[in-house]
Amino acid sequence: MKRPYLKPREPSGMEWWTYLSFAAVIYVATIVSLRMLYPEKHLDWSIIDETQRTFPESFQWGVATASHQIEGGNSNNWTEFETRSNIEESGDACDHWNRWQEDFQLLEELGVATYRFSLEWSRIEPEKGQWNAEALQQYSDMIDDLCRRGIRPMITLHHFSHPQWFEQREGFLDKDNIGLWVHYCEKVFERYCDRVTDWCTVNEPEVFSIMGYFMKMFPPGKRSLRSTLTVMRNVVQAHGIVYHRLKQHNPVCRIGLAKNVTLFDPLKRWNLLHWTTSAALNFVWNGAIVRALKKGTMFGKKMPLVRGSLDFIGLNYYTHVLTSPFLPQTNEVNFPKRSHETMTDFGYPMYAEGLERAVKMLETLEVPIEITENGTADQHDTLRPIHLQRHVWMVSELLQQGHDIRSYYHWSLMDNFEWAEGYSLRFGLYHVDYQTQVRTLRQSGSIYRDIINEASQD
Ligand code: GCO
Repeated sequence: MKRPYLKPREPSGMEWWTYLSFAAVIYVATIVSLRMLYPEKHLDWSIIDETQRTFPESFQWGVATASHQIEGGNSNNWTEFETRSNIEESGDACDHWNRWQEDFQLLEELGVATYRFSLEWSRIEPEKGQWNAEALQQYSDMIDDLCRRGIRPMITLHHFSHPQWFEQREGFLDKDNIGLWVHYCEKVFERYCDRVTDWCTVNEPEVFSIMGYFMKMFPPGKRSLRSTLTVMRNVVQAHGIVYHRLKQHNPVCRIGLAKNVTLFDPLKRWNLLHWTTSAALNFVWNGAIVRALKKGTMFGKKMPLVRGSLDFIGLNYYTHVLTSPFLPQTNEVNFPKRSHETMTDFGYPMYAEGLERAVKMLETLEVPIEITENGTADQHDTLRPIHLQRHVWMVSELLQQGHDIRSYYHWSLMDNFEWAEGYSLRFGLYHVDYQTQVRTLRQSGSIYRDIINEASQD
């Protein structure tokens, strides 16, 4: 008996081409829609006058630093990591712990209205439950001094460094440790919240978890996707808990976190694989945290305390990364750039235009934006002047478009310990001679001083 239905039909050459053409049309349509939906804006800077800018009187100009990067003489998770990995040791850093008064004089010379800095937990609580009265007093004196100078302090409670005893218990990898950090936060908040209204709970949860638990560049120097996601979730959860606790103590204070927004753009805008990589990276780096703050869920777990736990959102903006499936696995970073872009000393391009997308991403959180970091590594100060002017111009444009940006903090006041890159990268408005600890204002520093001055006369 004939069973014709068992015999597979041979596709004709014609049908094969039909399928292929159909796939090609879908591919092209997808790429065209992606390119239209997600444009990568580049301005012709040769026709822009960056000095044409206006700012509202209430706009706050500042600079930012972090304890481990400037204080010197620390003993924490970083110092432990520095001794066992192949990176420079932080050592005396800028010796800021002893020279803070001189450094605050520099703030005054720049004319900033606000200063973002972090408290070093390992100084304040060197052993679990032991509080260092002298360190607490010195930070208190520093706050008083800033207030006397008319400079508003903004404190960061966790900027990548924490005590070694906390690390030995696996830090934020173990959610049972969150309470230890919350307790510390309450202690310092109670002590300083009468004089400090602006608080950043954590700095860059995504950088902290991805660099430390996936890229091996930050302590503890591990590579595990699972741990990375756990730490990110625990840090964001910890932020949510701290937000509510601190608000109970003092509802007037403004509390937020500093989010690093790195834009991931496909290297080849016709390559779907590049688009897929950039979408995946954008989700892990940016989307997951923004979503957690908006909806109270992260990687499938409910975190109701996190939802809406912000009075402002801090934006740390530096660059965009052009992605392909071949991602760097080490800190030998030299990312690709568009042909017209200028490379910074860090190995990523200057891309001031991206500030617009970064602001639009964070304003979905429906709270004011504070630009808590922006700047560039530039040893010879040849790029920083234009880098600064372009970014400040972008801020002015965004303000005119009606975006709610309240402040701009330049990273950084002075050259300092740039984490895995050690002292090789110089981010300062002031140059630091690490042998003599002499600080010298760079040209970009005086440009910033003029920008502040001119804005306050508008
Ligand atoms: C970070 C930090 C700063 C850096 C700065 C320059 O983004 O890693 O918040 O501590 O020093 O961003 O890279």
